[in-house]
Amino acid sequence: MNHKRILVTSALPYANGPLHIGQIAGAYLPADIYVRYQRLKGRNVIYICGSDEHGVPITVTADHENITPQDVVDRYHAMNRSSFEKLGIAFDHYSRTSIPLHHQKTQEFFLILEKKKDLVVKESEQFYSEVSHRFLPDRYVEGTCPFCGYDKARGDQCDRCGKWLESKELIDPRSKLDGSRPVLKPTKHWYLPMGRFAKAWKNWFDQHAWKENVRNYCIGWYKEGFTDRPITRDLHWGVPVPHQEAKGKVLYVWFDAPIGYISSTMEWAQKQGDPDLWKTYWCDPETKLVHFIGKDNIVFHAILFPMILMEVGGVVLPDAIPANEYLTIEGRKISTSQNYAIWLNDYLDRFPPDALRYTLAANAPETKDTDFSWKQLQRRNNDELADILGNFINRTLTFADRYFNRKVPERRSLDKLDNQMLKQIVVTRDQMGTCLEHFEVREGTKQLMDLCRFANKYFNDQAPWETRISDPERCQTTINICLQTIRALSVLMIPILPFTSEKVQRVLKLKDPNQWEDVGEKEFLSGHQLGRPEIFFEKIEDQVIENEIKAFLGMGAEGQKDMETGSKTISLETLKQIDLRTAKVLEAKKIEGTDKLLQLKIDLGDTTRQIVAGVAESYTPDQMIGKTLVVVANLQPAQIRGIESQGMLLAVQTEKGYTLLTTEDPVGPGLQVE
Ligand code: B3M
Ligand code: ZN
Repeated sequence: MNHKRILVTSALPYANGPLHIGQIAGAYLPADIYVRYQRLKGRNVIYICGSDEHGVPITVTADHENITPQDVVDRYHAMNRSSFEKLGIAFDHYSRTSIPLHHQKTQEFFLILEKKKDLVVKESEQFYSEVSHRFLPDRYVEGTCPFCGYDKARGDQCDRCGKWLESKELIDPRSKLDGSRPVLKPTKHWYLPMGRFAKAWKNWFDQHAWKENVRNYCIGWYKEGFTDRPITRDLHWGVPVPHQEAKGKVLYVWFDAPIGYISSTMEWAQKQGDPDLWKTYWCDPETKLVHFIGKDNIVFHAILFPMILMEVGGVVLPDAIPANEYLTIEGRKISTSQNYAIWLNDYLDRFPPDALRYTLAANAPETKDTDFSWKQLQRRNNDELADILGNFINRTLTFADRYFNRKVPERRSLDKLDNQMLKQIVVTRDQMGTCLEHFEVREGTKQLMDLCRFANKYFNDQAPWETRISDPERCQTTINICLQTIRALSVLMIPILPFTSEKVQRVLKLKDPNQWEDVGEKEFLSGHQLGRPEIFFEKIEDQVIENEIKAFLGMGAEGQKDMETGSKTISLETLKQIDLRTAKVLEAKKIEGTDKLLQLKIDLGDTTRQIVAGVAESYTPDQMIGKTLVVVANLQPAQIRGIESQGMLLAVQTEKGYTLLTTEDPVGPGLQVE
């Protein structure tokens, strides 16, 4: 079908940490390249995304840092939005799922399904922690995957085999909150009886040509049979289940998050001053809907969400789901919990965005996992961007500067090589276009660089430095054609190297709107005035890369897991960085409005400090006063309930609550723990 417009989405990243380059390679860069290409083709396209601000990943981070989920999402929404911008990921709109509009739309979907009797309410047993007195949905439980045996499978999904799990299926489950073995407790939940919709889903699914990984994964699932899946959770953070009797229950994050694509489009439409404009995209079958995701999200985008959309009705279903495989780094799988990742904000503080875009595009994990290494970044930047693309542009502009007063020389009669060069521009435009149209970013990127190789060869073969003396007309023609080639490159590179393109076009003084079809067709008139040549790619020095590798692998080596304890090993240097000291409690009081928190004044020997400790359920203020504790003295201060905490005491959590770490013999305050 010929579509009238294209609606592109990238997975909404959880706002619970910084983005890493694996996510970029999977779901954002390929989408951005596709969208930029479609814009150049003059197609009606919008690119929609936003932060996923619900779900257990967020509350786990909040619990961990002793801050509210809202604090967590505010911090990372702002950070990630800004990193995306610096990398040139050009969303039309980047929303967030905690906004009221999203809550309304999600609840509306739930109520439609309920009204159609598409939901089943069941009492079932869910994990509950008797230590923390709360239910443990999804990632609050870890255990061994019943399918592949991975011992750190999360309650909702196994990171190794990608299976969508229910926590009850885990072998040897344990609470992430307190390490206890959870017990089963009855609770009421709403289920989506997926088996009921299996036939309709299959009919729809069979009508499309899906990427192989998507098809295999979904058909495998379909053959196993779809079961009832709960779409509500016992949690306080999320979209509330719209029912009086559902207090303390929210909708499952994978129910609400994909609806975020719709609510984000609605917010975009409002900002355009045309609140109904979202319907043009979501409700008209002539829209092509494309979801860019990583492979761990396939089941939700290819099965769950389409089922929900089908049942709600009146909205389009995805036409393409170009799910990518994983990016490994220096040969190992990225692990955010082990800090084995290259964080995007960190990268962008030190290196240019286009070098990363190019490296990830040239090496995109389209059909299999691919590896990123610092050396590869250096090689792609130095040997390809600088020495091939940059060199061609630079030698041409320098020549035009030196011998033609920075004016495009006249084109005289064409020889065979000239014609080949001109033809190659058009061939590349069309082949690269076909690749980008079909989500083949790697091959498209290769075509771009091959054109630069071709152009360098053309320059060498024509030897304008010789013809300048021997045959000036030939020389003029050569430089004219090289400049036309740069003009073409400056458009062809937009999807992959937008920042470089902008710089090149500034030097070319090219002001026409950029259009893919103009490449090789619209050319400079002779006499067009150019700007001064610039260096477009700085080389990355060996030393810089060596330092990155050292820092990175140092971190990785430290991050190795100790097989016995299951925790990460750290070096002695890292250990020495933690300043553990004895401290005496001088004052203690409960923090109003909390059950768990005490505010303490402690004597650290040469100074006194204020700390906030979560032990109020185990110790009264009076019991604390006079005790000698072990504290982390050099912890960065944090605001907890508006009170500054300047350290952390050490305690052990047991089934009965906390017990404090202290010394066997009475000692004074401020002593180093060794
Ligand atoms: N936040 C998972 C992820 O970041 C999830 C995607 C939601 S897409 C609707 O991988
Ligand atoms: Zn598994």
